[in-house]
Amino acid sequence: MSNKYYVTTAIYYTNAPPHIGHAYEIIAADVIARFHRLLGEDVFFLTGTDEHGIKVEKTAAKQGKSPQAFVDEISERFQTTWRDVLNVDYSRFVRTTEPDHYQVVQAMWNMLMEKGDIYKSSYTGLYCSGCETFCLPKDLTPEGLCPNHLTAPEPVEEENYFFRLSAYKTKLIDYYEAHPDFIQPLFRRNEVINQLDTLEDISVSRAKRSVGWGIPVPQDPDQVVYVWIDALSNYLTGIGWGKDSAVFEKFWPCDVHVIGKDILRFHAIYWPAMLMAAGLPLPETLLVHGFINVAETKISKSLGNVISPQDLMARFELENADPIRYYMMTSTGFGQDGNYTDDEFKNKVNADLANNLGNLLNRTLNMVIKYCDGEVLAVGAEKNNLLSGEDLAQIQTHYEGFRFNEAAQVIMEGVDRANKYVHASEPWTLHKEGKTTELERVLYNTLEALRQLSILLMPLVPTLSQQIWEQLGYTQRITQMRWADILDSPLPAGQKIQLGSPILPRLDSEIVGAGKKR
Ligand code: ME8
Ligand code: MG
Repeated sequence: MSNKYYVTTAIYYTNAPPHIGHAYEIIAADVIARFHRLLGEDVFFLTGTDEHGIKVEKTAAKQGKSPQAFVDEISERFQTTWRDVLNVDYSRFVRTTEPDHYQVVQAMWNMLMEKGDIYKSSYTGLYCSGCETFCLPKDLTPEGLCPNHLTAPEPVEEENYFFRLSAYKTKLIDYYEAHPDFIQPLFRRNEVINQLDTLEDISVSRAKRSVGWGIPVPQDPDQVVYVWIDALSNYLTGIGWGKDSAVFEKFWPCDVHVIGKDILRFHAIYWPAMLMAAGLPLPETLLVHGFINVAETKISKSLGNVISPQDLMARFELENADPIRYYMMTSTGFGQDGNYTDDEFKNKVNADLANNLGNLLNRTLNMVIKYCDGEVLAVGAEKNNLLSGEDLAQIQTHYEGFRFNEAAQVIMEGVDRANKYVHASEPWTLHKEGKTTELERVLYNTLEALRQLSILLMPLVPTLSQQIWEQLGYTQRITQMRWADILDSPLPAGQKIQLGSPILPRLDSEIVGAGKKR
């Protein structure tokens, strides 16, 4: 088995700052990356921003800014939101305005050209600048609007370069058949196969006079490269294609591209065809997620229901983003559309993190202080059965299969069991009756369960896990732990626990800044 893992997110358009829908995707990728690091794999996690195209050009102009100044600001917002707010630990943030990326896109263009897969022709069609794609009349609403953006696409008539996509139809079908796990979840695969029925060549450049903000076509400065050819190539730029062959050879092909359902066509059809034309191996998996809605309504600027991760941090006075991470990854099955409401968020976080896990931690640590002078006692060697090997195997399979809600479910059942065990063993009675050995065993087993749980939860809630870890008395970082440590590295006897302030306070029923009190 190879010891590397390459995971990417889509790169985000820089026409507006990030909202919780974008956050959902990058949190999922971060959970995947952290889980594979826990397995001891060498992980490369790429994200970035998609900065060219007509929409950015228009929005920048409206704000009286140059496109570059405009995208610099928004790209920075994405980077700080991911890193500083959501604790996303990416390896590289790629920007499509970087010189490295220009070279990659132009090299890709030249390869497609040499292959004979690019030709010039004139085109008349309808273009949706929201999707950055040409639309067919059959895909529009009865009113003639783009179904994603509910705006009228613009008629375009131009001399453009075309990519011979239609030539790849059979090869694509063969590839899907030979790789049943390529598109996940499975039901998305049929959607793609249906779209292949009407596979036509695609326009892969735009006239510079209609779209100025883009990467010039090599040898034809009057044309810029179509944004999707530009954007998809980021997955090669990020790991040094044509620049750092050691890194590229190590990490390509990609293990998983995490993407939303709206951009599946580009990743399942255009991207594999481009890679085939360039003679590069194809990615292992496209992991397709659903959309996060707000109170059952599509997130949209015009509806005014956009919520940013920062809004949630402020609204619930959160100290770190783990409640957001936990809620987003566990409230919906991966692949389904998710729904955000303040109440569901609060209830889920309070039930699982504050009540279930938080209680276990606080009551156990308090008893260790009260009854054992804050020390982990030496009854260690015995393995407790609060989390069995079978539980661990199940949790691992769920994480590996991107079923984060099910992984969390099995973990929370472990928390439940530990709480019931404490309750049934009555350490307070054991203390009163002077049954010291038994008392120490119960507390040891519970602390040991907390140690295991903190590692198991780490991909989902890295800050809380680290805090539990410190309260258990560890001084090294929990990120140094590996999967095998869950069973093989029990709490050392004599370790002093470090009770701090409660790390999982209940979210208030009164929501700050929501404008109304409940
Ligand atoms: O499509 N819920 O960029 P983008 C869940 N630049 N995911 C959502 C979402 C929501 N409400 N809204 C958006 C682009 N997303 C291109 C990608 S990749 C080579 C180029 C997801 O900013 C969306 O599905 O419109 C996509 O995966 C990602 O956010 C970026 O969307
Ligand atoms: Mg979009």
